[in-house]
Amino acid sequence: MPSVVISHGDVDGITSGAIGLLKFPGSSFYFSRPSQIHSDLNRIAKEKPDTVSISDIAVNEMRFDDILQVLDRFPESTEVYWTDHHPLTRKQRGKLGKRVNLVHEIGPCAAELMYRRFSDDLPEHGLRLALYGAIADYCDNTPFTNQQFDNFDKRTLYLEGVLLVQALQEIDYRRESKDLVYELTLGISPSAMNNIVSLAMKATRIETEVFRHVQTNARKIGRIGYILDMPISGYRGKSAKFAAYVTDSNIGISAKSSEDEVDMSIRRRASAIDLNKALGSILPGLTNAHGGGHPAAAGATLDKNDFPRFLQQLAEYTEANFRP
Ligand SMILES: [Mn+2]
Repeated sequence: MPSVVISHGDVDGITSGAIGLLKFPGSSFYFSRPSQIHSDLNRIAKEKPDTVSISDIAVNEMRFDDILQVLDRFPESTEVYWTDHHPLTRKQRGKLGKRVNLVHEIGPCAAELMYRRFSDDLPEHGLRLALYGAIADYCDNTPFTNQQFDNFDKRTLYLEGVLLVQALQEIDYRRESKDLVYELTLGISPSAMNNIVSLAMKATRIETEVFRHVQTNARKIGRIGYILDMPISGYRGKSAKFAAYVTDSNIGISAKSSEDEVDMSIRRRASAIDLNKALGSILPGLTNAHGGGHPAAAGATLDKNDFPRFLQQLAEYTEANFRP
């Protein structure tokens, strides 16, 4: 097996993954996520690839030792590149950095880090992919992005980047997103992809309905506004933001329950509270719970029965740690 590129399913994941494919042409591409990266790597290690590039995958505290173990299973000859912008403790950084070629920085998106890391070997459109990732992840105010926006008309870059953001709400992230990754490596602009443009418009119309739904159905506990089980799938980050706004709260949650689990996106509003830290302090106290992310945007999965308790604990944590 020549090489493997692994990335996350959101726009920063897709663009950083496409940059990975440009650097390592002919690689197999896989989507992964923090809760399953250890098992995906375990499967890939058996195929003894030459190189593995992992981007935009957060290191899940509860899976960290599993990840280290599985990295030790790769043959000496495999070069593993890990590029990420999610929080890592100093200790995690050290241990991970011993096993992989690590580029880790807080602030820029993963696509920017991938671009800067491999820019010597990338075609011109690699840069645009990096800027779409930055726009999508709200990481569009770094020294690098500011310098690059100044070289083009940044309004056009935003149109292209946001077409991807909107269309992705309506795309099945395993099937069609993979095609999108390959199309982006070819240098096709989002505006030139007919399906992407129409999906983006559809998603934008649906987003208006999502806002109305959240406006009538969101509930509030302490400083948290939340919406549970919206009648449509996707739009989780957006509806979490809306839930905070319409309830005049500092944290917004959009949660979806299945038979025995509840899975949620969490965003903050008018607050500097660190959501990743908040989850790090609450989730270890709940069985089967996992999650994390960035200070301003995070996600979690837990037992359905624990959801009320989780909301209560997060409300108390927010009250105790609130910073405007
Ligand atoms: Mn990202």
